[in-house]
Amino acid sequence: MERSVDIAVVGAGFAGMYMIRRAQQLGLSIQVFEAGDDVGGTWYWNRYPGARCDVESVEYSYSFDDDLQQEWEWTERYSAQPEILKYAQHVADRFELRDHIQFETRVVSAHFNESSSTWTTKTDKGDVITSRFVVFATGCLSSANIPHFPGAETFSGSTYHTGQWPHEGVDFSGKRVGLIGTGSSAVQSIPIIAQEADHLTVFQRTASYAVPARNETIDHEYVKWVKANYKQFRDDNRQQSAAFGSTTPRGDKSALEVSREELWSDLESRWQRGGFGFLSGNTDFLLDERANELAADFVREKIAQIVKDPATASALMPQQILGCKRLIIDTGYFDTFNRDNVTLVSVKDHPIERITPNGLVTGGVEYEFDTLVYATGFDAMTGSLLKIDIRGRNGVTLADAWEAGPVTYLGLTTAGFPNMFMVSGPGSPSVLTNMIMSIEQHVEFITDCIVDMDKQSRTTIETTSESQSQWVHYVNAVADRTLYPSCNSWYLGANVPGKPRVFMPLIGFPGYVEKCNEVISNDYRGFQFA
Ligand code: N01
Repeated sequence: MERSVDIAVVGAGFAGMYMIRRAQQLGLSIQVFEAGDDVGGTWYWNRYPGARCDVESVEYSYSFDDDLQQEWEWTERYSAQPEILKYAQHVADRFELRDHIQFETRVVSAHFNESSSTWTTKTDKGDVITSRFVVFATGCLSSANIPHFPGAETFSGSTYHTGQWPHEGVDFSGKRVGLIGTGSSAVQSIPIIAQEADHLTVFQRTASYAVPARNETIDHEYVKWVKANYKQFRDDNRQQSAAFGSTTPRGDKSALEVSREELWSDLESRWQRGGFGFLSGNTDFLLDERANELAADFVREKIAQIVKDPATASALMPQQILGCKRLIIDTGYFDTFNRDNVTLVSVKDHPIERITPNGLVTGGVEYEFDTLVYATGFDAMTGSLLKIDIRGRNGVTLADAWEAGPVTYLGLTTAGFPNMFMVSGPGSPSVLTNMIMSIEQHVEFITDCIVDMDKQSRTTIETTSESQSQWVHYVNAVADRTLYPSCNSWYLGANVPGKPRVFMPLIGFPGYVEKCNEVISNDYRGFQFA
């Protein structure tokens, strides 16, 4: 295909899909390329057993169309991957979004042409698209991280990564399974794989904090109330730091101000309620190490109560700051280690040495299995962008521009790359929020900006090095006021060897929106137009 459009978009997840809806409404021509054979992004790829959202269904959904949010019926408090994918497909059908998407097509390059102020985007299918704007809606967690273990290619059984799960599913019955990792994907999949497999060996480098989801059939009375108040409900959520959880009871005291008895009683009721509200009872769990240690102690006590074998319980007790890696919402995770067919192997002090035809070796011991699951996460926030040959002014590649780490203004743009936007790029609140709320805000910023430019006959928009340096400084200063940067998380890029360490997400959705609104009302302060 060779054609010219207003906007070329990479990715047909929730961000790419909303880009199309806005373009339709604003009369802008748009072409989206998507590597998968359908919409859904994260929820298209992450089909591993147990995959489920950790934000409640009535919140993790588009707010842009009231009829859509009134008509769609969720079945569970937290939706499982198949239902979210069905929702994405419903939205695509309802708004005829697929007309603008070319599936099974990977974008290989996007180059800015200075003479025409246009972008040329090329795909692995030979398409060449010229556009005024290019938008990367590539997702924050879409580039699988598979560590390079010596001998990996010699393994004789089947190998899977949770983020690239086969559509036909995997039958674990009668299999000995080895699973590497204990992050969110592992914590969700381990209980299900353990039920199916003959034996499951979990290789853990860092123990994780997990609190119960208490997932259940959706409460229809609650849904009725939400639907009757959806606008207010969304507005209230947008006032929350993470853009969700407005109905969660919140405390306004420091955890250090209340007695241990009072604190334990509140944490217990939050543990029973389930979900991220666990950390909402006190103001300083993510600000003060002493407060954090109290919540961490509570979780460790729970692990000791749940896991019967003391050595396994002790190995499962995390020691790092609670929440500096994303808190995990689980269903039966710790209890799974009481099963006779599950073994926990710590690879903390003895990193995995090599993969063999029959399993893997750590601490000089070979563990044998038939199937290997990598639950080893993602090259988050930058991985998918840097896989594409993106070139801005003077042919400078994005990889070169970001050699020392990603630099953006508002998490949406980067200097030297005119008319290029990222949806939920590094420096945006993205992964620390309800992603769909952030996506809607970003897409509206981008499309409103294009309309404003057209009204004023402006051809290009570009941020400056100064604006983006200030923004990166701001993002890091906000993070430094919290405990978030205190451990080796993927927020910092620390999970991928050699990746520059920069705290990537901005903490606080309302503050971010306020900054964006200020930028717009000051004629796009921090940007230059031509
Ligand atoms: O990935 P992770 P994930 N040797 O990076 C281990 C979102 N998500 O896919 O902690 C041994 O968290 C690694 O160990 P360590 C959510 O935002 C959401 O689970 O680096 N182990 C870790 O245990 C989440 O945060 C949901 O020491 C190695 C694991 O692999 C994000 O996606 C569900 C290793 C990777 O954990 C990523 O989660 C799922 C090595 N060489 C995901 N390399 C929801 O509920 C890595 N590991 C919505």
